[in-house]
Amino acid sequence: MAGNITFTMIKPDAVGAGNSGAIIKMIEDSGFKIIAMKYTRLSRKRAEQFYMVHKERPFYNDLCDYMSSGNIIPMILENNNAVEDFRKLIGATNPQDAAEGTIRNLFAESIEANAIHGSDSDENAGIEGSFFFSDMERF
Ligand code: IDP
Ligand code: MG
Repeated sequence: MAGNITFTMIKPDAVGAGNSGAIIKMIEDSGFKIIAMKYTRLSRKRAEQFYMVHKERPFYNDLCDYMSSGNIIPMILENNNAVEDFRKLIGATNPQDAAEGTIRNLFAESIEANAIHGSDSDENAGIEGSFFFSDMERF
């Protein structure tokens, strides 16, 4: 059965552009409940750790620079079928491919600076949530 928890973070481009309020409103209006949230910034080292699964990809270094370049808003969200439905709400990785009305379609600047992260599995939602929230076990 699909879990009811996912992890997201609003990325530096969207926080820097002043779009976090609009994005949080879309998330809440879509039925997701925010059960943990903070406003923080990743060090270069922490960005490298978070994206370790992509370390062999050609964009890894730039991605780590970018993700540590400004403030982010990580959150844990609750909803039925949370992981899959949230990925639908954010849209495709490349904003040029993101469906109309999705968060990336509306707010992403580029394939790298694409406004928001969404976990791709229940397992990764747990791993990524624990990366930012030490009390993840209670969710
Ligand atoms: P996802 O965020 O849609 O799950 P992933 O393939 O897991 O996409 O990639 C993680 C992040 O790495 C993306 O959200 C984006 O910021 C960045 N990224 C992915 N592909 C590229 C690329 O081809 N060029 C530059 N950055 C990329
Ligand atoms: Mg991914």
